[in-house]
Amino acid sequence: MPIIGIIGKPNAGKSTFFSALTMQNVKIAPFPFTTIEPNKGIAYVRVKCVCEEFKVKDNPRNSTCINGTRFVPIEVLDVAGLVPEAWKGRGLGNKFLDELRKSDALIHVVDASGSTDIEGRIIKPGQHDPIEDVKFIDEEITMWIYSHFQENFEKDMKRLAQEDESKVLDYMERKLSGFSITRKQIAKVLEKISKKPSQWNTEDTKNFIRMLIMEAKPILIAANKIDIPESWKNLERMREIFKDRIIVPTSAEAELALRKAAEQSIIEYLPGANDFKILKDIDEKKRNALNYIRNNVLKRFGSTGVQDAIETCYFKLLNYIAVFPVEDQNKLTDHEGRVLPDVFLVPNNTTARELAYLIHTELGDNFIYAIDVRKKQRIGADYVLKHRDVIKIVAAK
Ligand SMILES: Nc1nc2c(ncn2[C@@H]2O[C@H](COP(=O)(O)OP(=O)(O)OP(=O)(O)O)[C@@H](O)[C@H]2O)c(=O)[nH]1
Ligand SMILES: [Mg+2]
Repeated sequence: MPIIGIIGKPNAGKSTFFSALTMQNVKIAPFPFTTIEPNKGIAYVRVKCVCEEFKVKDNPRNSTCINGTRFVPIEVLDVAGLVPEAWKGRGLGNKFLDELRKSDALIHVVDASGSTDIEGRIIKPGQHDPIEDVKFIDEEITMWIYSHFQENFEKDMKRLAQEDESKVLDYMERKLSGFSITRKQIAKVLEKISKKPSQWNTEDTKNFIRMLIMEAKPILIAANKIDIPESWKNLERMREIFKDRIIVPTSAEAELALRKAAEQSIIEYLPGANDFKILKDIDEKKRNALNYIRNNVLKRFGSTGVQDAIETCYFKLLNYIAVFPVEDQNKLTDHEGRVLPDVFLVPNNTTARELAYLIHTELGDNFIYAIDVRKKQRIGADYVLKHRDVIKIVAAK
């Protein structure tokens, strides 16, 4: 299962973001380096359940279903803040970066309000330009991987130039395996570059790493602290400058406040919703705070963006889809009679047989055919699964 890492400079709101997603109590404070040791937790992505379409009452096992929406668990990681030249070890940056090795996608939490300087110290809103933060964090991630990759690279490439191309791929795979970058991802990027690796100069190699990051550790930008009005113009500017990037406006603080209020039954609120309902008599201060969130975040942006960010990361950047495996295609149950028990999150080009392997090795080995339960059609091993497919796998006993 992919891991999503939450990165950014100190004091940008990473832990607030993490806590809102996972409801784990972690240290949050208005000064840099509040987090030192990484926080690991479970967040949930929403998938429109198929229970209503099939008119069944489901009985989920690996997820929960609330009013026809499945909440499917995924893994997230909150790490310490990064400062410029982190990759060289500044502010323990190399240690903090190394904690991101296992992550498959990154959410860069940017303080869009400009109320913290480049190292996370508090200043007046609007005094710092968040564009600089996007640029420097991109550079840190690039240099972190590049600095490992370039060791002996030129020399080794000269040696491998005489050999066949698969040797180059072997070499790169070995060098990058520690960053959870796969051979397939490397090959895909190499295909796009006409110049031979043995002829690359420093800039070519850095460009290769930049392309590889887009492929293997894509970065979503969360324009955070959107509840602060100074963020609004900055968001427009960020969208203007980083046209080809995915930018999601977020208020981690608002999402955390809403989820906490819902937990205490003060309000009715589902993660990612565009509004909430007040359930209890509350004092004026609380009411004002909630109204502020309603008027300046929810009405303006459609949600707090936190849930949207994690889902965009999963379904757009990583291109995952959700499928519902069942054992009985008529009752939509597993062998214990649970209706629509599981949702599997899989890469978008996963085949029926690959799904079988994900469920159980034996099921993959003994695969005969599968059934598209919605269409009541037989499908073969190479059938490419689609989002929200309901699939039964038939295997030899
Ligand atoms: N207004 C506003 N403040 C926020 C938001 N998110 C976080 N904050 C505040 O920003 C400060 C820093 O939040 P943290 O979550 O600790 O930031 P961090 O990025 O984890 O910081 P380090 O662990 O020090 O790197 C806290 O005072 C939060 O309450 C937001 O969306 N809006
Ligand atoms: Mg933190």
